[in-house]
Amino acid sequence: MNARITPAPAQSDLEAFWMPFTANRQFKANPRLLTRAEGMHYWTADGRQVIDAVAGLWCVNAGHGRREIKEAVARQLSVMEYAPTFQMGHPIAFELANRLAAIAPPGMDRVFFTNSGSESVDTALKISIGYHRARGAGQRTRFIGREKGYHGVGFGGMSVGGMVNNRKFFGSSMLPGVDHLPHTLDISHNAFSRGLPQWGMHLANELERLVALHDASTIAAVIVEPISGSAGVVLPPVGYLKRLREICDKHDILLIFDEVITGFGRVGKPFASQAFDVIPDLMTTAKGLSNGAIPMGAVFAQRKIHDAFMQGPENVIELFHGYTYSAHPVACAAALATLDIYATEELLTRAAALSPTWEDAVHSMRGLPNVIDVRNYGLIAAVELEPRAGKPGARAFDVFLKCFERGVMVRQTGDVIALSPPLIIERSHITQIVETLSQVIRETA
Ligand code: PXG
Repeated sequence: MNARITPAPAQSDLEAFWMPFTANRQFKANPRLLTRAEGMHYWTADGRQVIDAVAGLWCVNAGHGRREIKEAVARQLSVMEYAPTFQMGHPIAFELANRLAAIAPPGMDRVFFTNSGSESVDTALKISIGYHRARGAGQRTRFIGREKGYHGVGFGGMSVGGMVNNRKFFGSSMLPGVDHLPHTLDISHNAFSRGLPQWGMHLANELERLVALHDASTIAAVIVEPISGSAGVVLPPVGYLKRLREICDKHDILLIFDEVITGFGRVGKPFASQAFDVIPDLMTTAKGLSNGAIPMGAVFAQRKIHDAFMQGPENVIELFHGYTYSAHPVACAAALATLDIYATEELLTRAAALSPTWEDAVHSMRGLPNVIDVRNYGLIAAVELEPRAGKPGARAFDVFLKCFERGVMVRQTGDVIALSPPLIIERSHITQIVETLSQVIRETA
């Protein structure tokens, strides 16, 4: 097996790849290279085994190296590597859409395919505008996002997002007509909540204030992550999402849930909207859809949204939008195999069963030096550290590095360590992850 692994590049060969969301010079001076993956683990270029506590980047929900996915991809490549889906089709695209509709929240049985979370977000924003236009409300073009929101890196997603570093360089090029709700992270009220925090539902009422300011007739959609991941795991206070839904309904504003991270079992149901019993109008997904094996995203739409476009002459394209690789056959094959694994191994609900164990394990880190919050839901957790004076993020970065050296890959964002392991995780893995992280936090001044 090792014979097929590409050898690690020499230091001088690292320059050409301009790495995404990476401190390139720092990384290249001291690279961390992964060369093999199986189950819960990666192996590094120097042959060390590292447990994956973040499912790659929140995407490898069924664990690494799944034989069924490899075989499905190989089979599809040998039968037909590519086929267009503009004015053409191929069977497994339809099969996949049907399979997804069957696990989707009620009514969300129309599926538009993309290649990433960012594309899913831009697609959902465009569908929102198109929907209102098709109903004679073309003036509804405004979007409401949320502070700390992450919706990918397209100009649309960046504009509705609320991550300062992702926005500030591109400030003058943001979409016009976007406003933001306040975020819901407040550890002065909610530190060490187990599951959803009790305090903060009233923050949803800020939407009424924005509606009063801009007038509902100008607003197309509100977009939020049910649980934000990238900003360091921000949970919705109890009742918050329901309140957003009520206000959107009252004003005929669409509600978009960005489920790129929360989708496909991360929170103990196929989608967070089912876990929280709040059904959006549009739902953006990617990542776990194809277990990260082949890039793919999907936007789920309520049938009424889709049907609003289906009017006028039948020879006219209803939505002028799509990607060369929308419903790429190889990605469809990977996604179908992934859905089979999810079904056979009951992975889309496994997080619910494991979550009490997970919750107890991660909350055992309360009381460790510099730990100012632990938050969790489903198979997600975050440990927030007190920042070092004048050096935001430095302490958590040191923790990330030391964990990696000791065989545990976590994700660092600001002063937060985020955990989102593959859904196949066993109790012994949870113990290993939490013991290593605890030890490293104890040792990191
Ligand atoms: N929406 C959400 C909610 C996401 O989390 C995207 C959109 C964009 O997806 P693509 O496939 O275009 O990257 C994401 C991506 C992290 C991390 O460290 C999170 C993401 C990507 C990379 C890192 O938390 N989420």
